[in-house]
Amino acid sequence: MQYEANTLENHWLPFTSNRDFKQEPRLLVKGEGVYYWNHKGEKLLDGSSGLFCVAAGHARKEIAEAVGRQLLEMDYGPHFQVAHPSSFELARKVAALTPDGLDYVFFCNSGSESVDTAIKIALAYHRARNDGQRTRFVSRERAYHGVNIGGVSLAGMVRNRETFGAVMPGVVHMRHTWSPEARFTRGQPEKGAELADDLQRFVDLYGGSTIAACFVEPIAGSTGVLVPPKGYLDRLRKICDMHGILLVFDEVICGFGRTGKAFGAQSFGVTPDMITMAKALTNGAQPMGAVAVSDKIYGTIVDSAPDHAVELFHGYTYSAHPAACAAGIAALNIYEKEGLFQRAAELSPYFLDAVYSLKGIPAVTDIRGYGMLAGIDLAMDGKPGARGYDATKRLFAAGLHIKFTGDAGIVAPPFVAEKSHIDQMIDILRKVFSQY
Ligand code: PXG
Repeated sequence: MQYEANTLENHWLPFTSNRDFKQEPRLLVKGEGVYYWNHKGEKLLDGSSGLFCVAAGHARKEIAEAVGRQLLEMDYGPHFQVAHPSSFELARKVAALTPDGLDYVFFCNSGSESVDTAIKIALAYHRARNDGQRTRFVSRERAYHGVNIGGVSLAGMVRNRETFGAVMPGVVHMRHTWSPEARFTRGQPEKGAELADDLQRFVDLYGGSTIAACFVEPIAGSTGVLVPPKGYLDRLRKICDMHGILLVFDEVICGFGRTGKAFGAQSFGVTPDMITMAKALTNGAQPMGAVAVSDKIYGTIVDSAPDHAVELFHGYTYSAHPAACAAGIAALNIYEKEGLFQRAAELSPYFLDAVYSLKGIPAVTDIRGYGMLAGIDLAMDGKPGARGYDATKRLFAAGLHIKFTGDAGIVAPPFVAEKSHIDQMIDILRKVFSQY
């Protein structure tokens, strides 16, 4: 199939160098298992599960059929004061996977919406407790929390912020947890738990009673996979508890088995007050996000409203869309039936061995990894991101899709990958990275 530059003109692609792309398009036209096919008919390995969504592999029939059936039976119904049964079933299934005590699920349509929803739930919770002066939020350098105004305010990645001015006020950032001494650490770095004391410093500066919530990704994904130092998340939990601050884990990437358990919260043994999720919730087959909240948060907000009153003035036209719920239920059924979280845990040592075998290539300056998620830093070439972009194109041409952010490649294969697929991915990475 030929695509001319002018036929591609009207779609303004997100997070893309549009002019460059339209001269030399990289179109994905088919997906199956761990493979994509491009418009030239060439087969590519999917080394990043699309964008960390497709845990069970592409084109799962069970999901496609469930969505098709649902659309023919009832395509759309609102969820304001009426509802569709599938959302309750999906909420129950999600609540069964989250840590004990996080049993209530609010649905939205993306990770970005889940983050902005969690910000609003935090504010509503404190207000319902007559503690409404808590309006500040603490986030972290190098964080990615989506692209809506709340998430951009929490963001710690400069290019995602600098165009958009001051955005939401009252957000402060802890230091990130990357350190040069920890280069090539596999799993959790030994040192760095004390970086959590940055939260205590904000308490000392602003007063703990002004802080609504602290948001962190258990593993900071998009910035290049920063695995939390041992004890770091526990320490954040402790400081939050001391000062009545809610702890929110953004598990849009970590959730649904990527860390070897259902959520990073379980892998790292720390229970937050809220978990944001999206991506693999539907195996990527339908847009959907969700926030799981503690029984205490749900109970406080709902019980504080007068009889017959709407308790939370928030929601989306497409909250809990029936087709997305059908996809979510089918995806979670696959994860359960095929034991895919367990498979991720079992495949992880092989995967990490393979990724860490790239150490020693001159252009590879750091590797970090945990579960089925790894970040590989390439030495900068002139300006930040130039080499990462060049590597994306070279890898694509060599038959491998890998998502780069700046000069960090993020490797996150579907959990259905065989060891031979991992070997092929690493061979391509080695070949391309050795060209630098
Ligand atoms: N939180 C986290 C932790 C994410 O990783 C979002 C929120 C936003 O999700 P939506 O569905 O609104 O995109 C994400 C999304 C990358 C990349 O380059 C990562 C994401 C999205 C796009 C690119 O690593 N993660």
